[in-house]
Amino acid sequence: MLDINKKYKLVDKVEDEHVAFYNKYGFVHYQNFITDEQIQRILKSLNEGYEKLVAEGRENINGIPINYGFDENGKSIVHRLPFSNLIADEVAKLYDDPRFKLLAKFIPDYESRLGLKEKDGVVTNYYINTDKSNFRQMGWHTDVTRDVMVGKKLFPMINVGICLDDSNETNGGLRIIPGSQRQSVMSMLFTKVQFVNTKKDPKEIMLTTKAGDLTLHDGRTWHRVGKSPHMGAKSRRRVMYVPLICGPVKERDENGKTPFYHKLNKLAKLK
Ligand SMILES: O=C(O)CCC(=O)C(=O)O
Ligand SMILES: [Fe+2]
Repeated sequence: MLDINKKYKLVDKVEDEHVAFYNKYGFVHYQNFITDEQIQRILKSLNEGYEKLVAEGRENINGIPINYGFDENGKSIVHRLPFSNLIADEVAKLYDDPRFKLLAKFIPDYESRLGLKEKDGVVTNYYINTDKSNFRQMGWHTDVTRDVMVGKKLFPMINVGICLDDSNETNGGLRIIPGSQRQSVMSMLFTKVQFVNTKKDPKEIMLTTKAGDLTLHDGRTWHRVGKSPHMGAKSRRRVMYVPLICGPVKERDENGKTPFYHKLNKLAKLK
């Protein structure tokens, strides 16, 4: 029962089985959440955003740093764009989709909301291997650790991902330790050296996704993003995340200070 490779469709309802799967493994994979046409519109809107940010020399959005890089043709891109929804209209529009409201069923005990104006907003990650690239992978971590570091009470948190490229071992792929959301706070913080450890774990599984798929993972699960063995276009992997959060609302604006964990980024193993 509950085959770990099971993939679902999100039509008009989160089924009890989806919740049971999520509670057991700490993630869920919904196929074909958005169409190719939507993806193309979003990518175009993001690319226009990158160009504008590069031209302006913008360093952060609402205090969260922008991580710049270059694609396989030497063109400037953004490896990690926080608050993408404030930069690209098509990204903002996507989150008006009423199906996002259905996801509240995964956090039954609290009233939840998408963190469109909180934390880092919608984050678009753009991994690519080029000679100059400083964003090829992401070491092991748990997402809620950031909240622990800023001294916040821990509320349930789900990271909601939308794949803009197919994602698998060719271009890296998201690796999760299934069930690792059911652990003590100590092991959530200290099982691995966060962001520095990039080693394959025998218990990890890879989420093999197609562009347009939606994935959810519990903010307490251990996960990492693998490094593509290829260079250039073949290694490209773009994915957007927004957190589904609960607890006190804490919106960020232009006066937002850079949280200190972003200053620790230099230690993260991204290359
Ligand atoms: O790129 C991914 O699929 C995961 C990124 C991630 O874990 C994060 O940004 O916290
Ligand atoms: Fe993460």
